[in-house]
Amino acid sequence: TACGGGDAGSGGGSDRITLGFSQVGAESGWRTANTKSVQEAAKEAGIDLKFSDAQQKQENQIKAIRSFIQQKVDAIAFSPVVESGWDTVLKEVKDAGIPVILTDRAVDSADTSLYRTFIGSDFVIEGQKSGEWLVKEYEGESGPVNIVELQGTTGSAPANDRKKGFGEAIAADPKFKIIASQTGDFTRAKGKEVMEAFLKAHKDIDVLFAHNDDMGLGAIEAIEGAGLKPGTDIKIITIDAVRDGMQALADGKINFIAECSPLLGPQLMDLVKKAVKGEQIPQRVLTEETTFTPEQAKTALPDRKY
Ligand code: GYE
Repeated sequence: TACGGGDAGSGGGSDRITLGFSQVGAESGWRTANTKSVQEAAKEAGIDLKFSDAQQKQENQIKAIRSFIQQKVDAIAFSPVVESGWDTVLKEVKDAGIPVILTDRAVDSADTSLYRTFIGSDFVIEGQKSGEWLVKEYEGESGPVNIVELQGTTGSAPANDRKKGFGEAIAADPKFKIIASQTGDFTRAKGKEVMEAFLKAHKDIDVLFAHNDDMGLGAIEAIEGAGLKPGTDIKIITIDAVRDGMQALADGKINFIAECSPLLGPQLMDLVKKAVKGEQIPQRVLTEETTFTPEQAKTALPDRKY
């Protein structure tokens, strides 16, 4: 990539960095915490943030990115709603000489020179940790263990990867059976709706694996509405560990959560500064995360910031 040694900031002689950020939407507690982290970190770092909410639509993100190019921002960061279909617009950004930082979600572009780095979690590992917990939980028990899965947004990196990781972890034992799997678009409302349909179609559900807390929380409403006890009659595994999810875990309605940190803002701003200066940055920046049982949730809850 080209790296001129010139002044950061193209406009008006100011050396403040302008960052265009295209967010996925406001679909979950995770997303709200992520937006807050990015906005606060930009302020803290003295970076001018142009923030755009795509309402879970790729076409809106593409429009936002094109408008950032026109506004001659110094850097563009975005959290791609789905993995594919970015090559054309990313080529346009590259031709404009603007560095791109993928935040939270990956793209499947073969040409990795279209972006400078990707900061976020390893979603495959989150799925694996979820599956490994389940394997331990049913150790020594005979099957079948009937699992329903609430997938995240179709085509998104976290939905693809969490499904993959979970599937790999439970594959070793044929007693684990995924009897239904459908998208709940990472929202509470859809999680509830799809779980209601699962409960109508299947009388013998043992486990729910939801790709995020919010869908799990929606599903809990559906399970209670059907006269069943979440966490007991149906075991529930989710991903994220936002406050509402952690509360349900502490209350025994969720059994296990694999953490996914939304607090990407400070690291993102550091990377933006370096990218704009033309400094070298790693191609991949991984977030550190853990897992929670009900007991661990009780301990962690008082200090949970989101
Ligand atoms: O798990 C979910 C959100 O991309 C990691 O998106 C993120 C996911 C997160 O809607 O709650």
